[in-house]
Amino acid sequence: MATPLERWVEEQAKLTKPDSVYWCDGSEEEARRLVEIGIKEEKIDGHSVFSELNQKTFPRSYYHRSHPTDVARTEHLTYVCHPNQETAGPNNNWMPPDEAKEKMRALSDGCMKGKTMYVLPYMMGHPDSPYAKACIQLTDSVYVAISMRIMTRMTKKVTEKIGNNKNFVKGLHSVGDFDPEKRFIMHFPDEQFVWSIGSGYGGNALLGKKCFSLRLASYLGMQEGWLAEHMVILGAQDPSGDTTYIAAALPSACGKTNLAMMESVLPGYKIWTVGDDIAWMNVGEDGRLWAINPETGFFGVACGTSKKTNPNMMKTLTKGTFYPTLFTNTAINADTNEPWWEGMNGVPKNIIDWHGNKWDPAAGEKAAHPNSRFTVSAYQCPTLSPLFENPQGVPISAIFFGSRRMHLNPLIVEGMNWQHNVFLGARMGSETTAAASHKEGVIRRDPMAMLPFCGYNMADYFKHWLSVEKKLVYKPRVFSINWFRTDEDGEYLWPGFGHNIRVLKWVIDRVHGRVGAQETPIGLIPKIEDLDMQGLDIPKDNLKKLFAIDKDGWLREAGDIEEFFKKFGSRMPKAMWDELNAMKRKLG
Ligand code: GTP
Ligand code: SPV
Ligand code: MN
Repeated sequence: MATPLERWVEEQAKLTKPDSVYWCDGSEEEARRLVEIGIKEEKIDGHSVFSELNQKTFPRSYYHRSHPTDVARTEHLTYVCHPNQETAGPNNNWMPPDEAKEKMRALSDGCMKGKTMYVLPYMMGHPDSPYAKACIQLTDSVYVAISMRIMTRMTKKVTEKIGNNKNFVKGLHSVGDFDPEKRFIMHFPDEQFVWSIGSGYGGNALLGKKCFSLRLASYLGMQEGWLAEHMVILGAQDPSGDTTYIAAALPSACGKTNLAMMESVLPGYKIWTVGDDIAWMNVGEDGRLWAINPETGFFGVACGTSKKTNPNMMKTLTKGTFYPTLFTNTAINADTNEPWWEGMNGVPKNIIDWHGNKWDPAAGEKAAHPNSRFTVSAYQCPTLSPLFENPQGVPISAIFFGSRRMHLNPLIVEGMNWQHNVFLGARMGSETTAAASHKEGVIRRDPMAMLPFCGYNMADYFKHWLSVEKKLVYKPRVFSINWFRTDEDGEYLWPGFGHNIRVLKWVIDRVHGRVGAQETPIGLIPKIEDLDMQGLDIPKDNLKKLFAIDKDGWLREAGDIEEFFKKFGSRMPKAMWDELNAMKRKLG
């Protein structure tokens, strides 16, 4: 008798009509074969899109060019289809589940004709973790199949694990004909099901990532009492040898990957990488907050990555092991056949841009797409935490909520109590980036960096965050951070990257009760003399500016936050209004 899984795959094949169905086993041999098929057969608009890069300097690396309209997440085409619109909330696009399915059925009918349907069995989380989830994704894109093998634990064993169970996480994905008019990413939380068509781009197509691990999982977490967050997880080892674990939420393209593998400029400090994008956090029996990274790879922003800014990522990208490494929509150095992007190193003479044309720097266009990315295995990361595979995860002592703000937000601010901590996340606003297809550099509210990823009503999400307090015996300290404040000339006031350890050092000292802080109307800030500035030569004035509190600016910000809160009507927890009003009062 067929298992529920086999029956489900068969049903989807009946609708999408592939020429063949192939069940992936996750072996190394299969990885090589998929890459070969990609190079030979994967075409977009009739053009080959996969090619081998310089295997000496970038071993096991391959280039991939996407459809030119398919370069970022498309938030306006992403829907969360709860039976009831209120459950989805004003933060999500919504459609009734039946209507959404009808629409998707029409678009998917025969969409895999002439192609192979790949069945991808994968785990989010270590198979021994009590928090791990068994998942299946179907896709007609070799690029997506290879990417999922890098980003998740893909093995045959997952099929056995699912066995006769019908409650596995389901994803149905087809690139369709890449038509942006026929592109949708639909979520059905009650069925643990994501249905995506028309895009091969990361967050739209690797359904274990944002779609499952954040949108569906955040809703599951609310029902089951845990948190699925858009957060880095890192261990910061100090000179005593102790490691303090930190989880940090920052919006897309605002510094998570760089923070997760930072190379400290302070002697005696070392960062251990647990995850760079997603954290699932549970309160353990010991009353501490434990975090796992459900992924096994990094889908990272290429532009700006260099030996100077992120040497550990450059080492990761050039390591070359069992797993292939993919570069998508970067440029290529035509003389060396190496990937290249703005901010990597000097500008080579002959560059092929992300469209595949010879690049003319004088034309004023970037050679690499600003959201060009690499997909690389975490197992190649030289700073991978020894606890990466720990089924229980790591115990979190501090949480960051970070924004990208040229003005207003200080380098670091600490929350005063749990309710204020939640407000620190809820009041977040950040400048938009190229990670999603919208205008860049516009400030929008982005609570906890979860606006595009919270799979249910955000008012309920705040309530959920508030409710976690009573389960915690050891509460993490919570901070808001901003590496991106600029001066009058638009220059960054803070050197960032490896220098961010100076801020982490203060955080570690706060966690261990070794240092004080001073109160302001928006929270606690360090006394300037407590920040370790050894070996850093920046104007003394910069530090003052980094912590300056512009009261009028914050009052305007309060107005913006109020507008946002109002959208949630009576569902918004009173505690958040109390905090907003208290902040306004303190600002005078
Ligand atoms: P997603 O993968 O979209 O979630 O992005 P992310 O949050 O992981 O951001 P990432 O670390 O890839 O950084 C995004 C951009 O910000 C890159 O161009 C980085 O070079 C830049 N960036 C990261 N950290 C810093 C920093 O401390 N200071 C400055 N000035 N720029 C930074
Ligand atoms: C982000 O946009 O936050 C990313 C890339 O990490 S994606 O996986 O496409 O969402
Ligand atoms: Mn991200």
